[in-house]
This record gives sequence, C-alpha cells and structure tokens, in this order.
Amino acid sequence: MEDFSLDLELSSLPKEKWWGDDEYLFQLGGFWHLPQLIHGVHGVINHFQPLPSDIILASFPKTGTTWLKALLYSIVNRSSKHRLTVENPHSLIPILEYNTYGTTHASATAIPPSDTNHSRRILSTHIPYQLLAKTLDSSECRVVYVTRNPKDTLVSTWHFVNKWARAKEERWPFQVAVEKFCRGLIPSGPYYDHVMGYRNLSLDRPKYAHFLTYEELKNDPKTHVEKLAEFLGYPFEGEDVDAQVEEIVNGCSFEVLSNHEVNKAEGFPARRGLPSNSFFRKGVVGDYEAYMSAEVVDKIDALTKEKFHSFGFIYGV
Ligand code: PAP
Repeated sequence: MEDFSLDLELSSLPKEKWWGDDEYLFQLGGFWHLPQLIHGVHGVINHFQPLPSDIILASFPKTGTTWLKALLYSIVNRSSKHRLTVENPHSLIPILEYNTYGTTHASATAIPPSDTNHSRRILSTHIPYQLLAKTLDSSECRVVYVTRNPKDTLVSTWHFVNKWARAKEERWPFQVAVEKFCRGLIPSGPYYDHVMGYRNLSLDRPKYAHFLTYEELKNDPKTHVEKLAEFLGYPFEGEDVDAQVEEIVNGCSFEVLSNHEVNKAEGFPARRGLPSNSFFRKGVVGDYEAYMSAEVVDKIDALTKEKFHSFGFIYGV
C-alpha cells in the first residue's frame, strides 16, 4: 500500500459524526478511527514489521488493556516489575499507532530495541486483526488479545470519553453512546467485528495468538497468569510458583495499581494525551447494571447473541 499524506487520507475516507455536531470518526478497512490516529493506524498497517520475539497486546479500547500491560510487563520482566510502582503501564508499553507511528509522537518515540535488558519487546495496539492480518500472519510474534463483555465495555468507554477535554463543553450522552455502540460507530468499532477477528486468529493459530476475557481473568487471575506465562515462553518454575504468581496478580490488581501515586496523577504525561488516572475507574464486572435500563440490556444482549453465538462464542448471554 502506498504511503499518503494525512490530509489526502482523511479527505478520501468515509466519515460519520459520533458525538455532537463536529466530532467525526473516519472509516479505514471497515473500522472507525479517531482522526488523530488515522495516520498512525495507516503507518502501522504499512510499515510495522514485528520481530519473531515480539509480544503484541491487542485489544478493543476499555476491555482490560492497562491491566494486561501490567501483567505482561511483570511476567516478562520479573526482576524489574517494581517499575510498575512508579510508572504507569502505558508508559512502559507503547501503543503502536499512537506512540510509535502516530503523527505527533512518531519522531519522539521509537520502538524500544529488541534487546533492552535482554527481554522481549512488548507493544500494544487497538488496531483490528482484519487490518493487521498480513502483518501478523507472516510473523512468529505472539499476540495476546483481551476482551470484555460489551455492556461493561460500553459503560467504561462512556465514562472515559466524558473525561476528555471536549466533554467540558458538551458531554457524550449515554443514550447516544448506546446507539453509536450498537451501530459500531465508536473508536476502533465495530466492537463485535474486532473481537471476532482476534478470536478467529486464536483458533487458527493457537501457538501464536492467545485470547482471554476480562471476566475470566477477574474470576481466576492466578490460573490465567500462569497460562499467559506459558504461552509467552516464561513459565513459572521452582518450589514457590504459587507465591510468584500471587505476587504478580496482587501487584497488578486494580486495588494496588490504582493506588500508586503515579496512577493517581491528573496531569498529562508528555507521551500521552490523557491523565494517568483516567485508566483506572472502578475495575469491576457488571457495572453496566448501574447505568442500563432493562430495555438497553435486552438490545445489547440481542446484538451479542446475533454477532457472537453463530460463531460459537457464547459470552455471558
Ligand atoms: P484503554 O484501552 O484506554 O487502555 P483499558 O485499560 O482497556 O483502557 O480499560 C480501562 C478499564 O480497565 C477501566 O474499567 P472501568 O471503567 O469499568 O472501571 C479500568 O478501571 C479497568 N482497569 C484498569 N486497570 C485495571 C486492573 N488492574 N484490574 C482490573 N481492571 C482494571
């Protein structure tokens, strides 16, 4: 694919309003993107070449990215996992389309070299598998995908968006968020296609792609951390495996992580456009019940059945 300028790219793409009168999302490859990320998304699709040793955390926004960043970092860098007490997980693991190939940040942040501390690179992305198939299918890199039930994902997205500077002028109403989510018209949407893309990858190439849900991780974090470590080639060994796993699970728990000063910060770190504390809100399963009427629950559950069940993914409904 040829490399083209941001202006040309934006003007040639379908766009739709998702919030108020002037906030648009742009469609690339069947998915919706924020205008400020299009250049980065395009750069990753066209130029990113993973190393066989790379670990790529893929996720739809608000489904557990921050948590998985902390866990993957701790599993791979066991002796330096204490860095999570002083650095936000997003500062330790770059987002490819934002920190590495994004317009504003591309020159400031390079992909970390492969041999930093002799450990493997961990990189993250919200780009759907459908747009990265060529990149990922030709590589032996390992992909970890986390997903979360659609109702909590939507509620978390709604809260997060309403923390953006623009929301001070005009909030994103909940009923609009529900309507846009169901149409797939939210950043990185459609959610359902995003999830199914990576789920199919994990079924097709289980050695290279690991799929897990926020809910199963909450329910039994120790088992899933052990599975993750094995998948990545960093199994826990020794007589104190239980204690090692428990230390990582605790160190990455919402309660512990969200209480570090660095993660309470309301300032805007140079490499991120959002305050550190915006990635930690409540961290529970089922919070949607406080926000959704029975009618909205039925609407989303019906959509979930339609989109997931026919592919054998029975996900809580
Ligand atoms: P991102 O895609 O923008 O990086 P992401 O980390 O995927 O966001 O999602 C944030 C959600 O994960 C928040 O959920 P909530 O709004 O329902 O509370 C956040 O609180 C939650 N979260 C962050 N860290 C953890 C953690 N360590 N354990 C469990 N949930 C967490």
